[in-house]
Amino acid sequence: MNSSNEAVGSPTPARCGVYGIVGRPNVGKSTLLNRMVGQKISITSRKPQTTRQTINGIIQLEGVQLVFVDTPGWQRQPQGKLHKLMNQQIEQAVQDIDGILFVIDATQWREEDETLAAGLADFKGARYLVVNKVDKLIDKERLLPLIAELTGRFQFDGVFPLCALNGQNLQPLLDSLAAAAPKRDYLFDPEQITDRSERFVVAELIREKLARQLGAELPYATHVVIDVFEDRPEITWIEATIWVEKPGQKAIVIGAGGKRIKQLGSAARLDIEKLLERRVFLKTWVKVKGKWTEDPVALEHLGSPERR
Ligand SMILES: Nc1nc2c(ncn2[C@@H]2O[C@H](COP(=O)(O)OP(=O)(O)OP(=O)(O)O)[C@@H](O)[C@H]2O)c(=O)[nH]1
Ligand SMILES: [Mg+2]
Repeated sequence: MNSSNEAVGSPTPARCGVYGIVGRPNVGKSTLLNRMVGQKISITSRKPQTTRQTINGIIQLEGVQLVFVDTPGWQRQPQGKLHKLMNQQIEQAVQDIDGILFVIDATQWREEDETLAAGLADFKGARYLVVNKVDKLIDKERLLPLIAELTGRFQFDGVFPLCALNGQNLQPLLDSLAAAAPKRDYLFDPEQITDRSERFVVAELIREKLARQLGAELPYATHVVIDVFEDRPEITWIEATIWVEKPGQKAIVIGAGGKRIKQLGSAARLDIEKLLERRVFLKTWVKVKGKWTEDPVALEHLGSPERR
């Protein structure tokens, strides 16, 4: 008989840590999330302000669940309702979390980084500095002085130089977070990789192709709504509408002879097939809906079908 309080064979209590991924636009937050989860669930592009809404990525390790909240890039002077909403989402995301991954670009420290870093002083949880894009540093010797300077001026519980794009040096970050995760029941089913629905991620994957393939301003004027999402015996049947603000934008998205929309559609379909692990039929329409970025009702949906 075992007289101690710990029953033989009783499972070790679960641990679960929740971490917000925060930083200015374009530093690689979503790339980091995808790399950690091992699947593209959050869209990325070379253009700033790609992420519009928070999305959770979940990693299940032995006895530990790590939950990451990817957030839109923080903007110092948000212009317009959409961008204000994006900043608000960051504020919401950093409530009730155990730690913040403050992501910066190793090659560029900007004023927004400075303001964000100073703002972290008020945060009660752990603060981790992620120095991303170290592969882009031509002079690698600059890394140590940069870290020394930042850790001299701001307090961090850990500093992780890494490359989110190829996953180099990611393991030390994961190990530290797993070791620090508090005892708590899992928040998500261990099989789950995100809190968002398949419909949401599919709409985002289509929006990613718009962000990647269209000129500078246009992606900001588009949003995507999934109209039909049906699992049929051999195929998943998806119909989506790409909403734009002006007829001229519609013409650009469609392209001469429908060439661009065709390219966008087939690139999106390949990513969707990878996500769903099924064959996909994807049909897209392009429609004009005035200035939706200033319309509170449209913003509430933000192209996310589960909130319609
Ligand atoms: N060279 C290099 N590029 C990277 C790395 N991580 C991300 N990128 C690139 O940086 C760009 C921005 O990446 P995102 O992950 O979309 O950045 P983000 O911080 O989520 O951007 P927003 O959602 O707009 O705030 C993309 O072109 C990525 O491929 C990295 O480690 N090295
Ligand atoms: Mg992003």
